[in-house]
Amino acid sequence: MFKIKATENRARRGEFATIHGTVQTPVFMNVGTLGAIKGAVSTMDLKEVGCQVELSNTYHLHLRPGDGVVHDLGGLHKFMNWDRPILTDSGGFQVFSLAQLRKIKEEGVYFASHIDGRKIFMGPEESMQIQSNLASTIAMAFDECVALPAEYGYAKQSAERTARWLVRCKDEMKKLNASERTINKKQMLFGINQGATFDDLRINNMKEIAKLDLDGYAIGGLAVGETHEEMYHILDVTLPFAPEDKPRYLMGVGTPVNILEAVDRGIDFFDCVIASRNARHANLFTNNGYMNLNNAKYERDMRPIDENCGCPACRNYSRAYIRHLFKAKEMLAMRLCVLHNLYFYNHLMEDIRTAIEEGRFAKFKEEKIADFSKRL
Ligand code: PRF
Ligand code: ZN
Repeated sequence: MFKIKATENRARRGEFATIHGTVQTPVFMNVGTLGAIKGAVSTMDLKEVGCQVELSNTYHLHLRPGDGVVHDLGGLHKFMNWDRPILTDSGGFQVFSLAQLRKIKEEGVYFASHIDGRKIFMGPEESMQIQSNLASTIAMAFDECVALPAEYGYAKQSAERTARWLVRCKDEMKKLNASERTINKKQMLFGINQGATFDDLRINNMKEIAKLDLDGYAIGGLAVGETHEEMYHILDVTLPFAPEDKPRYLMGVGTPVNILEAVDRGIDFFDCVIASRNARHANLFTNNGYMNLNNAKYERDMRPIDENCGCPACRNYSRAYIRHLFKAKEMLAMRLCVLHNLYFYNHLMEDIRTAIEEGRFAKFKEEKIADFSKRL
């Protein structure tokens, strides 16, 4: 159940109720592909940095440790010791970005594992079965994310196939949720809009999938090489055809500026590896701009990363110390920086929610974009 509590122009402040608790939106989901956030960050840490939803991947967990194992151990929540919502991505995107020797057919995708070359088949039914075994809160539909720039004919064919796959996902999930062996019988399904950078393909696809009355709607196939302006344009033309009363998720996006622009266009859910990945390379997001802690100018800087940040790294350690940890290749360096960036993202979302509630999001957005565009 999605309840919109406040709006400001197209921006929405909502609450999404799930069996694992209510999600306050707009929300940033913290990416833990293999059931762990990279950088030695535990699920206990995730609570401390304000994470509401953890995101894991069907493709990775199917290969290792195997979704059958996770099912037999009681599902991903129990396995990871995480009691808040989990969203699993369907494998669609990862099969296309990681696997080798892919062959796409109407029935699904044949590919070789990026770990050991093992031959695997995944179609809509298999993806739903794996996600049901993982027992995530929200399952994503199995889709094809077309590489950009895409040829019109191929993008059309692919978006239409993804829409047919979505109907099969919905049917399979209905069966699975009714099965005795299923751990989460209330698993939700989000459909994914595709259509590359073509307005008509995006709009037709959204109109089609909106009829299916799903729990939420994602925009896939963006942030894969197009310009930011093209991405915002696709949101502008496509979102008017997404159901108003369902959450909208922009997959794999993005920078703090991208998030502000997408919230302004009506997006409610986000996820992106850059928060944690950049942190592992000493690239930090702060309220005063972007910084790289490897820079020599921080050698004797005893200030925290961000004076206005309440994260465990900023409350306890200096730039100089964390920089030293990076130089010495101590694992603690990455861990502290990942905690900082995740805290930064999760609290940015909280500030966005408050700004929408108080009807001052437009001003907030402009100020934040100016701040975030600086380099420290
Ligand atoms: N499809 C799926 N997962 C995704 C994407 C997609 O298109 C993207 C694109 N940015 C990120 N993650 N299933
Ligand atoms: Zn911090």
